[in-house]
Amino acid sequence: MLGRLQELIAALEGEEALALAKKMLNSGEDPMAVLETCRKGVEIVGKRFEDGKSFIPDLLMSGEIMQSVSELIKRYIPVGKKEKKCGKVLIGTVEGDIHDIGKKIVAFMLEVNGFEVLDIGVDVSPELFVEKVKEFRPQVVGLCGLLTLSFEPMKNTIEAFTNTGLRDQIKVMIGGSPTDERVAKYVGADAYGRDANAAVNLCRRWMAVSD
Ligand code: B12
Repeated sequence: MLGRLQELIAALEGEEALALAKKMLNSGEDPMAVLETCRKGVEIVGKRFEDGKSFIPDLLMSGEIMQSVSELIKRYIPVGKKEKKCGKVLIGTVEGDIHDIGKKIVAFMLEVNGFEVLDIGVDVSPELFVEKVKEFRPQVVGLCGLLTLSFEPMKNTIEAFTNTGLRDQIKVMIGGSPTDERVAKYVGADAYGRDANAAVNLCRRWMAVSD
């Protein structure tokens, strides 16, 4: 059924995809496996766009489908004890980039795992990151970027943390489909997180939180 779900998402059959995802979740399928399958489906849409075989409306539609599926999936993820706060994480999509579906999933997963999360949105300038870090005082900052053009803004943001004396007080993780360990090194981040679970594990490690 996972294969069928991926096909439906890639074919932009939103209603059928949502119905199948619901059926799978109701029969006990792992929500994170359903999410990963959907992500692979939209990756196919992205690839078609890259190859000039589809256009912006398809990207938009895949984004809308992904958004609906992730809202559905959220309802199947057990929410942890709200009163137990493990630490603070500030997250945002860097300047020039408006992709936010994956970032919202990361923020949600951190919250259900007991972290206090401040999501400062998309197209966030280095100056705004600095201002919000000063206000919110997180232990971890997550930078999201889905464009290769986002690497420079990530680097600029981390440089802004250094220039304002904040860099030593925070750990910085980056994520988003074009990023990897090498990009993390290039932009000066402490780590790269492949997905929402990786983000949770990094924060747990950095804040010494046990299961
Ligand atoms: C949906 C989509 C859009 C939607 C976004 C809607 C929204 N609200 O986010 C819209 C239509 C607006 C859009 C616009 C554009 N897009 Co677009 N888009 C996509 C698409 C198809 C899916 C992205 C997505 O939501 N994936 C699903 C989520 C769940 O996955 P994810 O984001 O990767 O997140 C997971 C992990 O990466 C990780 N993660 C994410 N964030 C973070 C943060 C941290 C800190 C950590 C640790 C982990 C982490 O955890 C998440 C959960 O597992 C991708 C294809 C792709 N391969 O990514 C193209 C893609 C990213 N877009 C692309 C492009 C080119 C554009 C446009 C420039 C198109 C244009 N000509 O206008 C514009 C850019 C606008 C801008 N300035 O930002 C290219 C980027 C190419 C590149 N390498 O630079 C891609 C790769 C498509 C392609 N193959 O060509 N897009």
